[in-house]
Amino acid sequence: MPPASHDRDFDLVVRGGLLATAAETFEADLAIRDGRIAAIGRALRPGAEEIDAKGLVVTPGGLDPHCHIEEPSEAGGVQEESFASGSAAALAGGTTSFICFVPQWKGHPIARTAPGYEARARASRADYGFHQIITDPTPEVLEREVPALVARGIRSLKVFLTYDPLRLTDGQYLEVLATARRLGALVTVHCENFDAIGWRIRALLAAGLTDPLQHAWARPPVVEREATHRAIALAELVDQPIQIFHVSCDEAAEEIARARARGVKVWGETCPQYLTLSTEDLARPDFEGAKAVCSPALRAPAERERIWARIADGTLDIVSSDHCGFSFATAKRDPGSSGYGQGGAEARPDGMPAFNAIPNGVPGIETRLPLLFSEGVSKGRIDLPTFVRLTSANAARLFGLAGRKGTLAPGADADLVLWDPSAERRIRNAALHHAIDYTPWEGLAVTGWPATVIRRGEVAVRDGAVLAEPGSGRFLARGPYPLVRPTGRVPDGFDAAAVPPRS
Ligand code: DUC
Ligand code: ZN
Ligand code: ZN
Repeated sequence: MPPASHDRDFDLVVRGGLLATAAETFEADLAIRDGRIAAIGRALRPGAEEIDAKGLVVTPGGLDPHCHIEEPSEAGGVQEESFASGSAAALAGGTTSFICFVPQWKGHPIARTAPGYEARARASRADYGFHQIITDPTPEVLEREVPALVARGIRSLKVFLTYDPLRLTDGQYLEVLATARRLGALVTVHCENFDAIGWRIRALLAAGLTDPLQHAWARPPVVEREATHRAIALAELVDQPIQIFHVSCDEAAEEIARARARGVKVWGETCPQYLTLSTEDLARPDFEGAKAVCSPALRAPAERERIWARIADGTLDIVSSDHCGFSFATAKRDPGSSGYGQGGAEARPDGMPAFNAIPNGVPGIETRLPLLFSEGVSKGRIDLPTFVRLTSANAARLFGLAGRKGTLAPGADADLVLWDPSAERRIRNAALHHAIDYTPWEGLAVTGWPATVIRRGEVAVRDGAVLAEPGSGRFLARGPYPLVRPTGRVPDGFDAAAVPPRS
C-alpha cells in the first residue's frame, strides 16, 4: 500500500473500500484533491464530500482503447453513436477514458478527411484520445502529416489488412511501421487476409449461402492467423512494436505467444464478444444474427474458453470493446452505412443484405466492464488485479498514459469505479445509454455493477444516472514513452527504417 500523506484537506474521500490495483487488493480510504488522487491510507482526514465504500470494490476507471464513435464515412454518413451518447454509455459502464479513431479516406490527405472530427469529440463526457487510421500512406502523409499528429499527442496509428476502402498492401504497411519507428508511435493492426476473405465470399454467394452465419464461414480462424503472422513478421523486419487488435481465436493468439517468446514487442487485445458470444449468436433466425456480425467473426462456442486461457497465460493484455454500433432496425440493413464490410449491396430474396453487405460491428462500450467483472471476477476466471490490468492498467502502459490513467496511486487522475460486487442485473438495452437500438447481450444476467463512477475527482455517475455533462471530457495528449522503443534487433544488422526516406 502506498504511504499516506496528510498535508491539507481533501475534496472527496472514498472511505473503507476494497481497493484493487494491477498488483494487489487492500482495504483503505482514498482521498482526492483537484481531480487527482491525493492520498491512500487508513483513517484519512475528512474531505469536503465523503463516500462510504464499505462492501464495495474500488478499481481505476476503465480505459477503453478501441472505440468507433461518430466516424464519418466518405459517402457522407456519420455513425449514429455520438460523442455525447457514447461517452455517457462509457461512463455508465465504468469507462472514464477511451481512445477512438480519426479516419483517413483513400486519396485524401488526413487534414482533408473528416473535417471537424476532432471538434466533435469535444462533446465527450469522458476523457478521450485518438488513434490515427492510415489508409493511404503517401509521402505527404507519412513525412509531414503523421509527424505533426504525433507532436500533438496522437501517438498511435491504426492499420487494416482487410476491408476494401481501408486496407494496406504489405508494402504500405511496412512504410507505416518504419514511420512509426522513427516517431516513437505504436502501430495497431486489424489482422485478416483480404484476398482470402474475398475468395470465400464469392464462393459462398455463388453457392447461394447468404445468411449472417456465413459471415463467419467467409473469415475462418486461418484467415486471421495468417494475417496475424504476417503483421508480426513484418513488424519484426522493421523492429517496430505493434498491438494486434481484437484477437478472436487461439490460432491468432498462438502467433503472438510465439513471437513474444522470441523477443518481439507485440501485444494482444481481445473483446467481450469473443469471450461470451459465438457462432450460435450469428445463427439466430429472422436476420437477428446480423446483430452479432463483427470482424474478426465470432467463433465456435468452444473457442471462448481458449481465449480465457490466453488471458490467463498473459498472451492477451487488454479487453477492449471495439464498440462499433449499427442499429438493427436501420444501419445493419444498409450496406452503405459503413466502410466496415466487404462486398457490394447484395440482397437476399427477403430484402435483407447478404452476410457480406452487413456493416461489421457490435455496440459494447457500456457493457465491457460489467461483462468482464461478471464473467471474469464473479465467476472466478480472473482475480481483481487481472481485471484492472485488462480493463485499464495495460492500456495505459501500452498507449502512453501510465501514471495518469489505470492506477490508484497519489498523483494519478482520480478516475474510480465503485463496484457493488453482489449487484444482480440483467442487461437490457432499454437501460443502456448508447444510441444503438440493441445489445447483443440482451437478457444476460450479470453479477457486479458500477454503483458510482468518478472521473477526475467528480462524481460522473451515481446510481445509474450520468451526471457528467457533454464537453466535460478532456483530450488525452500522449507524449513519448519507453515502451515503444525498438529492440535493436534487425536482420543482418541493417536497419532499413533508420535510412531517411527519399522524397
Ligand atoms: N471490426 C468491426 O467489427 N467493426 C469495426 C471495425 C472492425 O474491425
Ligand atoms: Zn478492426
Ligand atoms: Zn475496431
